[in-house]
Amino acid sequence: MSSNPKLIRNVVLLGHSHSGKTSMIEAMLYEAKAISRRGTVEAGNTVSDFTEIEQERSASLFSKLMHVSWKDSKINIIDTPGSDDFVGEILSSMKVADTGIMILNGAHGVEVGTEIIWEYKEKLGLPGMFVINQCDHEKCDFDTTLEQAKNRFGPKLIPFQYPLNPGKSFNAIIDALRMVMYEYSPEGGKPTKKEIPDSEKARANAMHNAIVEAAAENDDTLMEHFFESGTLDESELADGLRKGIANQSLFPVFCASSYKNMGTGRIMGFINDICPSPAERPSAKTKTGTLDVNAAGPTTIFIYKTFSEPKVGRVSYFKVFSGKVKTGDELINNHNRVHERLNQIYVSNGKSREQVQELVAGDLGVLVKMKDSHTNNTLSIKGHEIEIDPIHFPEPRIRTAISTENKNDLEKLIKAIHDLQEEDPTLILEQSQRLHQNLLHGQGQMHLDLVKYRIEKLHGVHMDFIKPKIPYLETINKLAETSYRHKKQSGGSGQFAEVHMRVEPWNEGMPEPAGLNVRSKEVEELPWGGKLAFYWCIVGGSIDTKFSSAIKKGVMNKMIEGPLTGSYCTNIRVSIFDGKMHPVDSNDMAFQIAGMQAFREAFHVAAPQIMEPIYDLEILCNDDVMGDIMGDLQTRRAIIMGMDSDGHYQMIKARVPLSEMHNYSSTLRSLTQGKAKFSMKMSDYAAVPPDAQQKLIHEYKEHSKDSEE
Ligand SMILES: Nc1nc2c(ncn2[C@@H]2O[C@H](COP(=O)(O)OP(=O)(O)O)[C@@H](O)[C@H]2O)c(=O)[nH]1
Ligand SMILES: [Mg+2]
Repeated sequence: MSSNPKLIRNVVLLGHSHSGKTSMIEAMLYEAKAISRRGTVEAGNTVSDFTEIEQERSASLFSKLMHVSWKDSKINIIDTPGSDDFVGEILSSMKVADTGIMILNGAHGVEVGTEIIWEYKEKLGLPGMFVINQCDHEKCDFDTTLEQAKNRFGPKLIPFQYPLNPGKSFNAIIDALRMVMYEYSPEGGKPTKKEIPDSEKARANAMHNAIVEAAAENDDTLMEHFFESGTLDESELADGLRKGIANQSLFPVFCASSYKNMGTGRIMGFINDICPSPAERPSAKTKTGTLDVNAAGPTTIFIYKTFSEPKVGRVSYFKVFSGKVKTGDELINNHNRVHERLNQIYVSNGKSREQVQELVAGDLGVLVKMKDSHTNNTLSIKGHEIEIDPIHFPEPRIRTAISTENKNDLEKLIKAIHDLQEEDPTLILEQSQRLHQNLLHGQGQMHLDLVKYRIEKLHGVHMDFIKPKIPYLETINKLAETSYRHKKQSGGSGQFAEVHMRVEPWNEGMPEPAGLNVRSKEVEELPWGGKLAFYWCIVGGSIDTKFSSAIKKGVMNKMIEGPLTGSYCTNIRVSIFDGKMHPVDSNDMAFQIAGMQAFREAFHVAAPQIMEPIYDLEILCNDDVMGDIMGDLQTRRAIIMGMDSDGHYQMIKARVPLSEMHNYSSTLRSLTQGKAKFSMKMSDYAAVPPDAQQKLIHEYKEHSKDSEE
C-alpha cells in the first residue's frame, strides 16, 4: 500500500450503459497483473459485476471499488452503473475520485447517459479524460464519435490517439502524444512499438502540435518557452498536461478496445504519469472550511458508500481525507458522536477484500460492521470535529405506491426499505396520510425494479407496485349559500344546531363579504397549500360565539376529506351569517356536525372544482426519437412549452398533469430504446377538465360505496 498521497490515483469510470466500463476495468486489472485471466460480462465472471443480479442482467447496477499497483503507484479504480437511474452510485463515486474517465462507445457515439453523467462531472469540478472504446466493433466510427464529443463537450477535448484501422481488424493505435504506433497481437495486451506510417505522419503531427500547444497554455513559463522554440521537451510537456488536466482546461481523448484488451496498458501508464493524485486536487470542503489531503493532518475519513452483503452485513467504503488511518484506531463519528473502533481495514477488489494495517490520506478503503456510521458521515480523531461536505443526491423523479399481500408483511416491508435506504440515499419512502398509501420515490423504473428485486430476494418480502393516487385539491368557482339544521333526539341528551353559511372562492385582497356584518375573521394557511378564511358574521346572537370554533372544526373536517373525491379543499372563504341554537341540546358536537354538513351542501352548489398537480417536464433526447416523444405527450394532455437543441440533442420542455405520468419512465425507455431521459418537478395546480372531473367523482363514489359494504 502507498504511504504517499502523491503516489495514489483515484479514477472512476463513467459513461452510458454498455460502453465498456466493466470490460475496461477487467482489462486494467489484467494488465496490472491483479488477475491472471480476464472475465467477460457475457460469461458473468468479471471482478466488478459480482452480484447475482448484475450477472443475470449483464449490467452494472452498483459502483464497485478495485485497486492495482502500477509502477510505484496505487491506482484505485471505481466502476459505476451507466444508467442514471443509479445516479446515487455515480455521484458518490465521483465524490472520492480525482479523475473521471468517460468511456464512449465508438459504435454508438455520444449517448444520453454520457450527456447526463458529464453534466454531473462538470458540476462537481472533476478532472476528466475520454476513451473512445470498442474500436474493434464493426460499426465503430471513431471520427464521428470524436466530432460529436467535441461538439457536445467543447474545444477542451484534445485527441491524443486514434485507431489506425477501426473495425473488425482493429489492431493498431497511432499515439500522437508519444508519436509512435502501437501494434497489438490478436491477444491484445503489450503492444509492439512501431514508427508511424508515412501516410499517417501529417495527421499525427498536427495532433501532436495541438497537444503541445494545449499543454503550454497551462503555464506562463511553458508558454514563453513554446513561443521561443515552437515546442516543449518531454518533461515540460508532461508538466503542462498535468496542470491542464488537474485544472480541467483540457480533456485528453484516447482510444481502445477493452474487449480485445488493446490500448488499456497505455491508458494505465497515462493515469500513473499524468493524472492528478489526491494531493494535487483542491482541498476538500468541510462544514467549517477546508481540509488538505495531507498525510500529517488529523486522521479523517469520509464514508461515501454503504452496501449490505449477505452474511457480512454493513460494508462501508471510505476515503481518507487527511492523516493516516490504522488498524485499531478509535475515531469519532462527527455526525452522531458515536465512537467507532476500526478493528480491520481492508482494500477491495470487487467482492474480495484484503486486510491492510494502514491507509494514507487520499486512499480508498473498506470497513465492515461499523456500529452506527453511514454514507456521508465523517469520522476523525478526537478533538478534530470535521465534517466533509456531503454528497448531494438529486430529487426523486418517479414514484409508485407499494403494498404487500397481507397486512402483517407491511411492517417487514417498511423495515426492509429502511435497510435499503441505508445503502441508497436516492430511495425515499413516504408514508402519505393524505393518500393513505406508502409511496416509494426513486430515480427511474429500473431503480424501483432493483429495489423490488432486492426486497424480495434479500428480505423475502413480496412487494407489489400499485398506481399511486394523485394528490388532487378541491375548491369552488362561485359563491353559494346554504343552511343546515342538525337535530338528533335519541335517549338522553339531544343535539340541535342550525348554521347558515356562505362559501366563496378565496383570493388574496378580495372584498369583505357583501351584505354581511363581519364580527371576526381568521385567514388560515393550510398545511397542504392555500388558505381557509373563516368569517363570523352573526348578528343578534343567533349562534353563541363559543360555537364558532366547533363550526370551523366541522368545516375543516370536510376540507380534509373534500366532498368530491375526498381530497383536501383549499382557497375558500366561509362566512357564518345566521343560525339557531337550542338552550339544552346545542353543543360543540351538534354545531360541528351542522358546520360540516352545511359546508358540504354549499360546496356542491358552488361550482366545485377538482385541481390537479401539474409538473414541469424536461426530456433530453436524440433528434431521431423526438417525433415519437411528442406524439406520446399529446396523449397525456401535455402542453409543450419549448424545445432547445444542443448538438444532436433536443431538450423538450412541457407542462403535464401528474395523473398522466404513471409509468412514464418505462414508456419513455421503450419508446426511445433508452435514448432519452426525463426529469420532472412539481409546478402548480390547475383545474381538471370537466369530463375528467366527472370521471373522478364517479370513481370516488364507487370506491366509497365499496368501502361501506
Ligand atoms: N466489440 C466490443 N465489445 C465490447 C467492448 N467493451 C465491451 N464490450 C461489450 O459491450 C457489452 C457491455 O460491456 P460492459 O463492460 O458491461 O459495459 P458497461 O455497461 O459500460 O460496464 C458487453 O457485451 C461487452 O462484451 C469492446 O471494446 N469491443
Ligand atoms: Mg458495467
